[in-house]
Amino acid sequence: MKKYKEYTLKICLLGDPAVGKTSLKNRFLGKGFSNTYVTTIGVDFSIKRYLIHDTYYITYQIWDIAGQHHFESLRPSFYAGAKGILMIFDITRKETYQNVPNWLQQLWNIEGPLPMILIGNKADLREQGLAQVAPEQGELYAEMLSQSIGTPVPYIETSALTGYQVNKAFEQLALQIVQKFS
Ligand code: G3D
Ligand code: MG
Repeated sequence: MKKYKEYTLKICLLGDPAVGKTSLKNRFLGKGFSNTYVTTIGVDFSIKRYLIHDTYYITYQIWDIAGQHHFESLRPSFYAGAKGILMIFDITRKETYQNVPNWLQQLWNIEGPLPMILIGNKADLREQGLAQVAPEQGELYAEMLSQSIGTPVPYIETSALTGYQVNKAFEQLALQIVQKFS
């Protein structure tokens, strides 16, 4: 019987309201996922098991801020024990890109730098001329982040609507984390 390398990883979805955190999570989970709403801290918690490269069996614990809950006092419990983050902005709203440093500063104050992926979501809207952030801007910022935290930060554009690169983003994050462990 094949022996997989098993990891259980708590990951957090960060980013401004309406960037697509919940949509990306739901797209990745597909059908038949378990979903627990942790009312006390206003987060949504889901689990998915996922095999990468026929080698790593990842149990993702995906933490998402529920609704428009953005109380700073809840953040430490949201971040506690996280192994990595998906830092998401919406390519059609520049302010969500400009706000990324605020999210990261807050996380780093509590947990320190964690492996991360920078995500420009709603890539499907680029074709319609609605993008306000160019791919190069995402890449440049990811490169700056890699230098400040000392580990690679991939920039990935996704669409929760079409599914474009959604699995890839979750996979890449797990691989970043696993590489840090080994
Ligand atoms: P949040 O969890 O970050 O707050 P949501 O964001 O997942 O609730 O998404 C906010 C809105 O953006 C939703 O629209 C959702 O359908 C839309 N959205 C999310 N991802 C994408 C995407 O990749 N492409 C497009 N075109 N839309 C997306 P509504 O209208 O339901 O508020
Ligand atoms: Mg949401």
